[in-house]
Parts: sequence; C-alpha cells; structure tokens
Amino acid sequence: MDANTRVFVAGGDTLIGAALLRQLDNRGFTNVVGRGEDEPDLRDAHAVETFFAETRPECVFLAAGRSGGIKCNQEHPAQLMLDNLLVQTNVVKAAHEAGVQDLLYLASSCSYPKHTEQPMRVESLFTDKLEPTNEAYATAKLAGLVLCQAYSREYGRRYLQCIPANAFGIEDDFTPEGGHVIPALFARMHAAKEEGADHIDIWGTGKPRREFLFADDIADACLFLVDNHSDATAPVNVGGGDDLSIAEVAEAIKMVVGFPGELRFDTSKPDGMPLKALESSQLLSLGWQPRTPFAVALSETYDSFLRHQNAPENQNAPQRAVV
Ligand code: GFB
Repeated sequence: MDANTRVFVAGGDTLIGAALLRQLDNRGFTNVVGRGEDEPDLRDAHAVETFFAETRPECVFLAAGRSGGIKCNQEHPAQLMLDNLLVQTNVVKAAHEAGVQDLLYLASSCSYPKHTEQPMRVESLFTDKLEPTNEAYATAKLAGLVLCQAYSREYGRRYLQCIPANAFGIEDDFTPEGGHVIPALFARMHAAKEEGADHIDIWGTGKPRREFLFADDIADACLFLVDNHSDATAPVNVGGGDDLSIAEVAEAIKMVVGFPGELRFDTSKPDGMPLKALESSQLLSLGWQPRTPFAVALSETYDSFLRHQNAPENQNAPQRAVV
C-alpha cells in the first residue's frame, strides 16, 4: 500500500480500529474513507453495500464487531455473536461485490480451543471445544475466518486473517461491565484509590496467564501483514510478547495507579481460559516485532483513562457503551 491507497477501516471506533486509523494518519494516508460519522451502520446490509459502491475502497481492515471481557461474554453471548456475524458477513460480501481485492480480518485468540498446546498454533484451531465463557463470540469469529478463506479460494481474493493476542490500549473500554482485564482494573483501582479503599477484588484466582499486546502494535502488525503477506488460506498469529499471570498484571497496574491497598482474589468469579499465548514465529520471521514495552503501554493506557475521566463532558459517562 502507498499513502494514496483508498483504505476503509471497518470498526474505526473499536480499540484496534481506532489504533489502525492513528497508524494510517501517522504514515500520511490521505485517502481513508468511512471515518467517524461516515462509517455506515455495519449491521445494515443495504447501507454497507451502498457505502462500498460509492466509496470503492482498495483495501479494507475488518476490525468491526462488538467485543468485551469475560463478564460481557457471559452476559451477552447472543448480542456479541449476532453483531459479529452480521457485521463481518455484510462487510466481506459488499467488499467482494465492490471489487475489493485486499482485506484483512481480525479474529480473536478466544477462537482457540480451551485446552490446547501452548503457545497456540494456527493448526490447533477447530481441534477441540471452546472456552464456555466465550463460545458464542468465538464461534462468530471462527466463521469470519472461514468466510475470508472461502472468498479467497472461490474468487481469488486476498482476504487475509490474523489472530491478535489480548489487546489493550488507548480509548479502551474502561467499564467494569464490558472491559477486558487491563482497562477494567485501571478503572476499578483508580476508583479504589480515590475512595481510600484498603483493598480491591481481582476476579478469579489470579493464576490464568495471558499474552497482552498494545493495540497500536497490533495495528502496526496489520499494516505490515498487508504489505508483506499473501497467504489467505490460514490466519497469522499476532503476538510476540511474554505471557503474564493476572496477578502479575494486577501488581503492575497497582504500581502505575499508585493504589496502596491490598489485592484480594475473588474465586467466585470465573478464570476463563487457563493460558492464552500465541505462537507467532511466522510473523516474527517475516521481520515484524512489537515496539512498545509493556510498562510504557500500561502508562499510555492509564493516561488515556485519565484524559477521558478529566474531560468535563465525560464526568459521569462510561468510556465506551456497554453492549
Ligand atoms: O480480559 P478478560 O475479561 O478476558 O479476563 P479473557 C482475563 C482474566 O482476568 C480472567 C480476570 O481470568 C478474569 O477473571 N480478571 C480479574 C478480570 N479482574 C478482572 C476485571 O475486573 N475485569 C475483567 N474483565 N477480568 C476474553 C473473551 O477472555 O478475551 C473475549 O471473553 C475475547 O471473548 C478476549 O476473546 C480477547 O482473556 O478471559
């Protein structure tokens, strides 16, 4: 891609979609269509078809579809599954019909079986049962992967797919109901510090391990893949960091926030998958690696939380709507 390529980021308001837009801006892309209010309602097939017919993007990043942390997945499986199925079906179909040759679809690491070889290799997809807390969402994401492979095979498109590690970052979902562990703990620990609480409850045992990646690094990898990868028959894992236990992550967040209280573990809450780490040698051997150290990424995430928190118009508003 060069800076004149007409690009559409489907889901420009999602964590990774917004990071993709920042990366495109940083690289001087001047022809980004469908930003902000110009993005059609992606659940509406007709609106999506019309948008593609009118704007004719040359490359599409499909980062759309609702997602959320473990609580959100437990409480809203139908909404998450349906939203993702609708959005990805509409975008892939309309992109093909408008002649878009290049697309990159972002799946999720929860598409891997609950119990599988670690770090997880793409060959392990579809080999065993999914983690029950996110089975519905993960099934929709798996359908998206196969849909892109099918369009590539049947119509000669290059509809690439990638599976990012657990993402976090700027303008994340900081609500306790919707957020993943890092943004949710920033918000809860910040509130506990303000209230002078002597402890905070961390959900689960603290033992599960996750590989985390800053959303801006994931966006960087997506642009790298479009420029350096052509095989649409299988997804590419996007990782490259270390896996950490939830207890270790909570300690790191405690340091950044400056919360002096105790961390307690509420084992009545679910752990989810015991370990999620990605085998990313394919991407790393192409020459990509994450740029942002974990500590820096945590600070940037907390700064983003504070910016939102301190903006007068947001005093009582949640950061991002809950499903
Ligand atoms: O980030 P998280 O919600 O997603 O939870 P998953 C990771 C771990 O952190 C779990 C624990 O063991 C949680 O119990 N945890 C501790 C917390 N305190 C908190 C908290 O305050 N909030 C949250 N959210 N977790 C998601 C899937 O699974 O991963 C999605 O549900 C998606 O479908 C995403 O795929 C990448 O990694 O467990």
